[in-house]
This record gives sequence, structure tokens and C-alpha cells, in this order.
Amino acid sequence: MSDDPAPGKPKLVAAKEAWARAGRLLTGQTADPARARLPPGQRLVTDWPVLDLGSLPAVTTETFRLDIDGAVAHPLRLDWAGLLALPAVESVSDIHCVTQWSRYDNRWTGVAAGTLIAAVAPKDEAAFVIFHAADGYTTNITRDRFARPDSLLAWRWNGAPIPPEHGGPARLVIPSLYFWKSAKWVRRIEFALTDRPGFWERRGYHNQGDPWAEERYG
Ligand SMILES: Nc1nc2c(c(=O)[nH]1)N[C@H]1C(S)=C(S)[C@@H](COP(=O)(O)O)O[C@H]1N2
Ligand SMILES: [Mo]
Repeated sequence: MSDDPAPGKPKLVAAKEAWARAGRLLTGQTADPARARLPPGQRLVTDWPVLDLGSLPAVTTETFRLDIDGAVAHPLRLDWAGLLALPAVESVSDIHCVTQWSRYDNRWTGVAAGTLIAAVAPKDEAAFVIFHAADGYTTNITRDRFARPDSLLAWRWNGAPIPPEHGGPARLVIPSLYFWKSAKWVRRIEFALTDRPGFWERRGYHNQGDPWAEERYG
């Protein structure tokens, strides 16, 4: 796993790997998002915990660059002005973290994933997307999941710039999956023909991570 970052909190990473092996926090239930708002095994918080590998990359709006490439017809490199020039949307969604907290009603401003997908025109066979972040973190999702209307690349949260510790200046928000899929400080969105598990997926977390099916580990 030579492409892994050196985590700033090795003990925490080891603890989370052990929880994944033990199936910690699993309730064995599933829930229907149309009928319940809190997925199985989650509890509601009103603060916003910070979770990452322990290093805060020094990305600013001046140094921000995002490459959207891989199996696409039109690779794209955006700087901050280029990002803000894309059509923006507002989207309110709930956060569900695999460590059991959920946070309701987060109001994000950003570019819809569908807009980014249309801009780069991925090949038909490009069924997977890998997010690469400035701290070395990676995570993988399917293109279909990324294309959902509530997936976005966000730069504002609840009416203000996203704080650096929460992934500012820009981060992914994939509300339909556990929050580890929402890469902070994203610097590359790679479309891929084959799936490639990311940092936590290689350490025992579920490859898909649907909170409604309680796909925590696997
Ligand atoms: N770049 C990067 N993105 C990341 C992580 C990380 O370590 N690095 N951690 C993930 C995990 S495990 C979670 S739960 C959420 C936490 O986001 P927050 O700190 O804004 O709550 O970010 C996800 N995105
Ligand atoms: Mo997490």
C-alpha cells in the first residue's frame, strides 16, 4: 500500500482497523430512508466532529487545484476561479458517520457531481470514481453513486466557507454514503474502468458504505 499517507494518528487508525475486524457498532438492522431519518445504529449530534488522519494540509483558495481525469474524453484542471465559475447549487442533507454520529440539515453550496461528470465526459466503461485528497487520503465510489443528484463538490457549509479542518476550501459531499466517502481537501477526481479500494476500504471498511443497509465493515 505504497500510496498511503503516513497517518498523523497511527493509534486511532489501528483502533478503527480493530473495530472493523470485530464488527463493532453493528446492529444487524436495515432501515428504509423513506420511513426513518436516522439510519440503524446511529445517534444524533448537534456539533460537528472532526475526523481525519490527523494532518491538516495547507490548501488555500490560492493554491487550490483540482484535476478531474482518468477515463474521460475531456480532462479538466480547475483553479479556484474556475471552480466558482461553474453553476452552483444549494443542497441540504444529513451526515452519517460510521463512528455512529449523524448530523441533520447541513446546507452545502457547491457544484453538482452531474455538472462535473458532464464537463469531462467519462467513457461509458468508466464505472468507478476515486477521490484523491491533499493529505494522501483516497476513497472509492461507483460512478452511479457519484452521479446522484445530492452528490456535490462543496465550498460552503451553512452559509460560510467550509472550515479548513472540515476539508475547506473544497470537499466532496456524498450524503447517501457514510461520511468517510466524502473526501476533504480533494485535489483529484479520477474516473476509472476498474474499482480500487481507498484508505479505509483497504482497512476493513465496507466497499460501498450505505448507512441504510448498515454497510460499516466488510
Ligand atoms: N482528505 C480526507 N478526507 C476525509 C478523511 C481524511 O482523513 N482525509 N476522513 C474521512 C472520514 S473517516 C470522515 S468521518 C469524514 C469526517 O469529516 P469531518 O471531519 O468534516 O466531520 O471525512 C472523511 N474524509
Ligand atoms: Mo469516519
